[in-house]
Amino acid sequence: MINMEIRVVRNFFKKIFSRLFRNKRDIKLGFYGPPNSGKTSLANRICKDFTGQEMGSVSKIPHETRNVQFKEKVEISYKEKKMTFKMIDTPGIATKIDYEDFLKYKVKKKDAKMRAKEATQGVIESIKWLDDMDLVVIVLDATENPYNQVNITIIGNLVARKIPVIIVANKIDLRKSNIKQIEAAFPEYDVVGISAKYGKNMEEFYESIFKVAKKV
Ligand SMILES: Nc1nc2c(ncn2[C@@H]2O[C@H](COP(=O)(O)OP(=O)(O)OP(=O)(O)O)[C@@H](O)[C@H]2O)c(=O)[nH]1
Ligand SMILES: [Mg+2]
Repeated sequence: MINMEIRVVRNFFKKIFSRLFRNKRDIKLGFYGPPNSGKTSLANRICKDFTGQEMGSVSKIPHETRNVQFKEKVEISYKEKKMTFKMIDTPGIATKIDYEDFLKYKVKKKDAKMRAKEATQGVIESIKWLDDMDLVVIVLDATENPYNQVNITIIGNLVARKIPVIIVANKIDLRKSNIKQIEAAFPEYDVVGISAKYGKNMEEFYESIFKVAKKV
């Protein structure tokens, strides 16, 4: 109980301080979502656009990112405006991680078991960092059903912590993609349809980042 009170007080002061020094620090921009939705692809595209470097490796095998990755001082410009972000790419959050799911990608049993173990640790790490974000981009695969435990849990957590959220419907280049279904699942949010892989509709994405980041 006391611990919780200390935490509340500490968070309160943290928020006041960060507001006071808002102009001096980077806005912490987190990329969250289920595995394989394109978080790293999107983070890479932004980094490549503005720094020339990439953030992390991308793979069709889920749970490619198994450690939280940071990139500081990424200055994004949109129209005449500029803002500096600390980008945080996170491991995909899942409720069930089974090593056998990796075997169909021709991963060896020993490596699959290790991948599952690291992926589980990665989920814990992602959730641990959630509290630290100023702004979160939820990246969803627009070809998948958005009504699931993971998405609802992440968004619920962010709402409870009053962290602003942008929902990205990724992979709109694929015929199966369905932005409308994502909009219907989360009607109180702006949903931006993009293709991180092919760089489609990135202008609208940057516009919504700036719109929300201004209020952080
Ligand atoms: N068609 C299409 N494929 C995409 C797009 N964005 C990402 N992908 C593919 O989706 C797969 C997963 O991409 P990642 O960027 O590694 O996804 P992630 O969300 O970081 O995945 P984890 O790190 O495992 O959580 C890769 O095969 C990407 O090439 C997109 O816009 N269109
Ligand atoms: Mg990744």
